[in-house]
Amino acid sequence: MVQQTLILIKPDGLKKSLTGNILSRLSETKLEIAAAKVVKVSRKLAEEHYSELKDKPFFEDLLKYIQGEFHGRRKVIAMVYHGEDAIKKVRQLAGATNPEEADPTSIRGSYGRITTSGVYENAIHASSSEKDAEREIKLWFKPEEIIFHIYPVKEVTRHNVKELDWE
Ligand code: DAT
Ligand code: MG
Repeated sequence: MVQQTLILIKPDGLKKSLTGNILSRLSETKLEIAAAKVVKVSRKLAEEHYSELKDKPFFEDLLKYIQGEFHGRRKVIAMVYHGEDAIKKVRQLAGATNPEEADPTSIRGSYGRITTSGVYENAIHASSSEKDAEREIKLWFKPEEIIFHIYPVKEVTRHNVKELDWE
């Protein structure tokens, strides 16, 4: 099944100069990059991205982490990967959520850590289901930023400028 998945290289991955290594590992999947950009993560975007975890005790730290507050740089690299079984392939390569439990050959197993205050610094985000992938991709990207449109789009007129938006 052709799928798309949202991948984020999180602030610890950027701080540790892991972008090249992570992209090399991702290229093992033979999936295609359908979109990529550097994003300054607002609190609103962080809250929406992690909305399902809002009742967890670690939610506030998670927001700080993804906004780069623990790594002195307010940015992440956001990408959409496209291809056969993209979600499962990237999740497998990323490894388990808890970096101490992740397979040591996975990205999180290789590069992640749990800080003494309990933050899971696991270097990468990868969508975990088709439903999550669609929600996350639409949250992080505009249709025109993505090469392949697997979700329907519509044309809208804003301030007399025509552009695509999610239907
Ligand atoms: P995943 O990122 O593998 O999809 P998730 O969606 O359950 O995992 O959680 C999102 C992020 O929240 C995860 O990457 C790290 C953090 N997190 C999850 N469980 C945690 C915990 N028990 N303690 C601290 N951080 C946690
Ligand atoms: Mg998740």
